[in-house]
Amino acid sequence: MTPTITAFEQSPDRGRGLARDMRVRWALEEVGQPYDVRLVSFSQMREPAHRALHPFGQIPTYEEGDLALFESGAIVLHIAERHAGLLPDDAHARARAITWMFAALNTVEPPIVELGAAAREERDKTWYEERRPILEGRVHDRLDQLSSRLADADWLDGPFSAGDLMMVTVLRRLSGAGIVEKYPRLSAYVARGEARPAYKRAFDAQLAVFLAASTT
Ligand code: GTB
Repeated sequence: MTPTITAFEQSPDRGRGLARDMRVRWALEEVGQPYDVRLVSFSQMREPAHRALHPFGQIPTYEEGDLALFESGAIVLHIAERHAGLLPDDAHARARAITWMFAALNTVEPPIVELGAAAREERDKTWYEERRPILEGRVHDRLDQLSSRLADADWLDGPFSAGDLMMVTVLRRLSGAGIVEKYPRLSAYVARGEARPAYKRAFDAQLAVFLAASTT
């Protein structure tokens, strides 16, 4: 059965692959699962029909038959568990790959999101310039630690996994901030992710949505 995901009708990232449908698209491309996309506007995301799928009125969602999921991490895990290619067969290696998914979402993404939110929403506050280095410091702490752990490996734990997919998408949230560039190992890691054919297909698909919306 072909799953349907939701994505922004007009993504505020202007098609740079930063919205969280990107990680779901990428996972589906990695495992070779075709999918449909239902585009939603910001007002549609607030409506009861969408709220029934996503209690917080966000994207992405995932529908497959009578299964409806929200939360990009849960969706990617669902895809990875049902198809070969994103999680190792060995039970311990599989558990470690899932650990990296959680680390990306629970440990690395929060300070990155907080930094972005402050830049968007608090820039005009008197205390912003004082707070910004604190937030940046928290991001640097995580990137220092992640870079040390990655060292000269291609991926976080053996072959590419859903853990890497998630971590690369999380690090990409810093695009344009000039932060990941200070970590050559992490920059190369992100570039390796972006070079994967499945990543490129996912990126092109979400960019096509933005380009189509901008010409209408
Ligand atoms: N924890 C949830 C998950 O992982 O699925 C978070 C989902 C989420 O934050 N969705 C965002 C959303 O629907 C889109 S991805 N926001 C609308 C709302 O809450 O009203 C976040 C996002 C948005 C825009 C950019 N950007 O412009 O660069 C990047 C990321």
